[in-house]
Amino acid sequence: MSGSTSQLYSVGGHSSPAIDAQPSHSISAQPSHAVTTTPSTFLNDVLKGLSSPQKSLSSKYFYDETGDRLFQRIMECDDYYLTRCEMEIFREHSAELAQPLNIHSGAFDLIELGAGDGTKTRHLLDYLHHQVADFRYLPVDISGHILDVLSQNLATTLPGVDVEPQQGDYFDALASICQTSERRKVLLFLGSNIGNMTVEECSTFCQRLASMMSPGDMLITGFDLKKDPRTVLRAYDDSDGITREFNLNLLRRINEELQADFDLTGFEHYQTYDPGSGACRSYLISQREQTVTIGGQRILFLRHEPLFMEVSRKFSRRDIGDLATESGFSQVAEVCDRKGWFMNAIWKRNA
Ligand code: AVI
Repeated sequence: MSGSTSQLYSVGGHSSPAIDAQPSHSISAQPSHAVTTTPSTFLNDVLKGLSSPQKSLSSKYFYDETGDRLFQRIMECDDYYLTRCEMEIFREHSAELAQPLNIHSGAFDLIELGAGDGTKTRHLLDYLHHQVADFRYLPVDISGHILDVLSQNLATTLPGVDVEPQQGDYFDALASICQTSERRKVLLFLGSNIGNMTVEECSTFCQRLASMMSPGDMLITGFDLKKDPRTVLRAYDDSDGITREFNLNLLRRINEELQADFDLTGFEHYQTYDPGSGACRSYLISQREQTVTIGGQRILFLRHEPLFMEVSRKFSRRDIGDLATESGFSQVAEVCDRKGWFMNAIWKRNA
C-alpha cells in the first residue's frame, strides 16, 4: 500500500450529509443503513472526499451493521453523556416539553425525524396519551426494520397510541404527510443529530424544514450545549477506544463494500475540540506515507496527513437562538437536563 502516486478524481454525486444523512440513533442498536445506499453513490462520495485537498469521508456512512453496534456501545459508555442527558429530559420533563405544544387545542401530528427505536420519545407519548391529547405519532426512519421494532414495542407498551410509521428520507416523508394531512404538526429531531451538520448545512436543513411547515407548527430539536471542553473531548475520545473503532470501522466498510485496501493499522484516531466555534472534529491520521486503492483509483496519503471524519457541533444558547431566527422560527421554550449539558429547544414556525 505504500507508494507515491497521487491522483485526483473528478466524480459527481456528492451531496450534503445534512440533507442525506438519516442516522437514527437511540438506545437500541440500529440495523444497517447500507441498504439505502447504492454502491456507486458510496464509491463516488468516497472518491470525491478523498480527492479534496482536505481529505474527508462522510459520517453518514458510519452506520453499517458494525457501525450501528459500535454507536450503541458509544451511547452506553460513561464518557458519552449526550444520550443520557436527553433521556433524562424526556423521562423527567415530558410535561415541560408538552406544555408549549398546546396539546388540547386540536388534533396534531407528532412527526419524529430519525425515530430509531423511539426510546426517549416513548416518555413523551406516554404523557400525551395520559393527557388524552388528540394526536397520532408518525416516526420517520430510513430503516424499515427499526420502525417494525418501534411499532411492536409501542403496540405492547402504549396500545392506545395511533402509530403510523413512515419509512424513507425525512423530506420525502414530510412532504407526503403534509399532502395527506391538514393537522398541525409537531416535529421532533433529537439526539444532537443536528450537530453533525456544518453551519451551512444546518441552516439549510432548518430552513427547508420551515418551508414545509405551516405557521404555528412546532419543532423540538436536541442540541448538545457548549460546556467544559474536557468533558466534550472525552465524549469523543473515550477511554475504552470505542470512538476510535467507530471511525476505523468506516475504512473497514470501504474495504469490504468497495474492494479497497485500507490498512487499518496505518491510521490513528485524533479528536479536536474548539471551544470557540463549538466544533468537535474527528480525524484519522495517516501514520506513514501510503497509497490506498479504491475502485481502481490510487489515493496517496502523506505521513501525518489528516482524514477528516466527522464534526459534532456544540451550541451556545445564542447559537441556538440565532439559528431559530435565521430559519424562520421563534424559540418558545427550552428544557435542559440537570447538569445543563443538553437542551431540547422548542421552536414555533413564524407566520
Ligand atoms: C449521531 N451523533 C449525534 C453522534 C455525535 O455525538 O456526534 C455521532 C458520534 N460520533 C462519535 N460519537 C458519537
